[in-house]
Amino acid sequence: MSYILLTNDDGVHHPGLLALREALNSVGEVTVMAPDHNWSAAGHTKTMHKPLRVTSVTLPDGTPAYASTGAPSDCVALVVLGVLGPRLPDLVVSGINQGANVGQDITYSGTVAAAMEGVISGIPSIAVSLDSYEASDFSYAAQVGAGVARLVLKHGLPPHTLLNVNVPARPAGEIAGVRVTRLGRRVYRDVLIERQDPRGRPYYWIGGEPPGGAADEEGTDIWALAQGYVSITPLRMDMTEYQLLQEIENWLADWSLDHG
Ligand SMILES: [Mn+2]
Repeated sequence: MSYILLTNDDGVHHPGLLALREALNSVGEVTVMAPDHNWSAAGHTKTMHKPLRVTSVTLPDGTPAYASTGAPSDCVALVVLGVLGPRLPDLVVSGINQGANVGQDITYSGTVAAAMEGVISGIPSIAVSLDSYEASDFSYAAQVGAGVARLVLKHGLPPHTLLNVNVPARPAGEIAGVRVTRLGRRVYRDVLIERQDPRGRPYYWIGGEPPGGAADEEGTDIWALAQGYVSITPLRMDMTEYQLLQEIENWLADWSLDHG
C-alpha cells in the first residue's frame, strides 16, 4: 500500500487538512505531519537557527497525527530525514489550503512550498487549495485531491515537478469540469498601514484587500477558477528563463569584468 505524507500550512488542526486526511484513506496509508500553527504565506522555509520539536496529536476524527514547530517545508524535511523512521513517502500531499494558490501566489505559499520540498527530495508531490478564504466545506476539494493523488501514484511525475491543484468553492453540481492550466497573473492590492507603538515609534502592517487576478486570460489557473473549473497546473522547480540565455550572452560580448 502506498505511503502518503500529508501536511499543510494552515496548521494541523485546520479542517481542510482533516477533510483531505479522510479522503486519502481510500488511496493509501496516510501519515500527518503538519505545523502546530498557521504558516500561511511562509514560503519555502528551512529552519536552521532554532530547534524543531515534534509532538503527537489527535485529529477530530480520532486519528493520530504529528505536529511540528517548523514550517510546512520543515515538516516534509523532518519525515524525509527519518524522524518517524526510515520509510520514505511515495507521495507528499499538501492541503487543503484555505484560499487559492494561483499565479505568483506559489512563491509565497507554504502549501506549495511543502510540495516543493517533497520533489526536491525526489518524491512526487501535489498541493491542493480551495478558492475561498471563508468556506468551511472542504468535502468536494478533498475528493478532487484524493483523485489527483491516485492519478499521480498510478502515472508518476517527472523529476523536479509537482501538481498544483485549485478547486472552486462551489457545490459539486456547479463545478464546470477540470482544466490543465498554466500559471496566471495575480494582481495584489497590498497597502502599507503605519501605526505607532506605545513609545511613539512607527510600526507597519502589510494589509489591503485580498488579491485579484487576470481572469480573462484563457488557459490560466486564475481563468479556470473564475469559470468554475478545477485547475491542475504542473509546476517545475527549474525557474530558468531559457529564452533569455542567449540575450544575456549577447550583453556579455562587449562587457568586461575588469573594466565594469
Ligand atoms: Mn494557508
